[in-house]
Amino acid sequence: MKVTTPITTKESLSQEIKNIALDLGFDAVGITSAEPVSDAGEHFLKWLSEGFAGEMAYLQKSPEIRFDPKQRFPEARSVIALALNYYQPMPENPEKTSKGLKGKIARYAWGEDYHDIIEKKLASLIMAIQERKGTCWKGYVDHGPLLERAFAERAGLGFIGKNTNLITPQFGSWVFLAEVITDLDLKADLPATGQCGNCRRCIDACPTGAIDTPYRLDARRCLSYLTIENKGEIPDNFTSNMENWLFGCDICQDVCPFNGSAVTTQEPAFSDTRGTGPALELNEVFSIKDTMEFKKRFSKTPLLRAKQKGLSRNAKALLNAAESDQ
Ligand code: B12
Ligand code: SF4
Ligand code: SF4
Repeated sequence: MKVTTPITTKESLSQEIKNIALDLGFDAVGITSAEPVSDAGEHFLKWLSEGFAGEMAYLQKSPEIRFDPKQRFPEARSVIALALNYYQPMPENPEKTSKGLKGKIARYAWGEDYHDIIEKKLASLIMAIQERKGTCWKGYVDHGPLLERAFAERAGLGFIGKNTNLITPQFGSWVFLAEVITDLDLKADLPATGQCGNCRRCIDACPTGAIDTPYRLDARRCLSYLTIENKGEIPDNFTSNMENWLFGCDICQDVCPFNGSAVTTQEPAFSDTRGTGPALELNEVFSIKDTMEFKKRFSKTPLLRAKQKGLSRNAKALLNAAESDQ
């Protein structure tokens, strides 16, 4: 009588799911158990208690479920960690035109909003897993309560650098992360082993000193936080150090040696022609009359997150900085 060993089934099912994810357009996929990422969790709790999250109150809500998904889903066995490359090269001199001063947009936001694109892919992956008798509780991308980088690292997708980004061997840190949590007992991959070594380029290049020690980011000083998540004014001590970033910031990724050989994304929706691209005229931001017009102009793009108030606050800060430089 032919006997199929459970280990073969587990391996082949894991490989089958990985192939489906790659066919859906994800660029890398790894698997880890649903056990807590305890070391990262400890760091995360300390980070919160020291106030580094600023006003991001959602991170404080039941923080333990971010590193221990079984607290929400006791039957969970595996976390499928996914990455999608969003890199595209920078056109030359995008900030300056004959028309006027432009502010820079972080690369992740040049095209359409990644949440929408990735959620569709996650829904298809979840359906495929359900067809294979797996229960899936959640498909996460960004706003779900999970420490995405820590699970991605343990699933072997890449290592966490001193700038706190997850760095993959193929695409550097220019990847979005997403996860599916399932009750299927899948074959876990080995954790990633890369490291930064003696490099500290990101720490030295950060214009606001936000990476206050390696692997620890003070969000309150980070231009990405100050221009996107922050609801109040940008404190005066940072406005002269914004280096013309209107929405987000890429400096600690641009200087990273692991990002030197990045490859262009295969996802058409991330193309700069599908969104605002790498820079936006400040005058255009000032000319937007109201929320309706703002929503129409930036429809489907990540810039909606800053709201009209936030984007025009950023544009004013850049204009003031440019004027005081003259
Ligand atoms: C809050 C948040 C922010 C905040 C805070 C960022 C931060 N570093 O904490 C702000 C607004 C500043 C931000 C900025 C950006 N973000 Co953001 N953000 C998030 C979010 C929603 C939560 C992150 C979080 O929990 N932070 C708390 C810290 C403590 O946790 P952590 O960053 O995961 O760090 C862990 C490791 O550092 C780990 N660790 C590992 N090794 C070691 C070693 C030592 C010694 C120590 C102490 C710790 C440690 O411990 C930590 C806890 O697990 C995630 C999505 C998610 N649900 O995870 C996206 C996410 C991290 N962001 C993302 C992106 C793309 C960005 C930006 C690049 C956008 C931009 N260009 O402007 C910047 C990058 C800035 C930077 N250098 O981190 C991607 C990152 C992809 C990647 N390759 O890493 C994510 C995963 C969203 C996604 N689904 O793709 N972000
Ligand atoms: S995103 Fe910009 S401000 Fe934030 S840590 Fe990186 S270099 Fe510093
Ligand atoms: S710039 Fe250097 S220190 Fe910073 S994440 Fe990249 S390799 Fe690590």
